[in-house]
Amino acid sequence: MTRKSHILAGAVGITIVLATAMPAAMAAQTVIDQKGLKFVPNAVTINAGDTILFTNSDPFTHDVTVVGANGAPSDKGLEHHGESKVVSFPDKGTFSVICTMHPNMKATVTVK
Ligand SMILES: [Cu+2]
Repeated sequence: MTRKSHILAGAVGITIVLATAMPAAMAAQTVIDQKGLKFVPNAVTINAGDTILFTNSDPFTHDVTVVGANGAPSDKGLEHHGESKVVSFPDKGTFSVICTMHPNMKATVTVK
């Protein structure tokens, strides 16, 4: 191998590493807490592919259910005090997040 081909091989290797690392680096995570029988904050805007980390600071159990524009609920399960749950939002649209145990708890997630 000549010196020139060594340099070329190194450059190709770096390109591949960057290309595979980028999607994960670009996805962001937003935190929504469940506190005082409310989602805090109760409205967020994220990018498609981002995730939301739901936490529960209340001393009792909540639920995380995501309702899409078509009205179909997707129950992400119960969340006991101190637990957290990561929910990904791969599709664009406006989603409602509700707690089925406390009907007044509602948040809006706009995915652009
Ligand atoms: Cu609740």
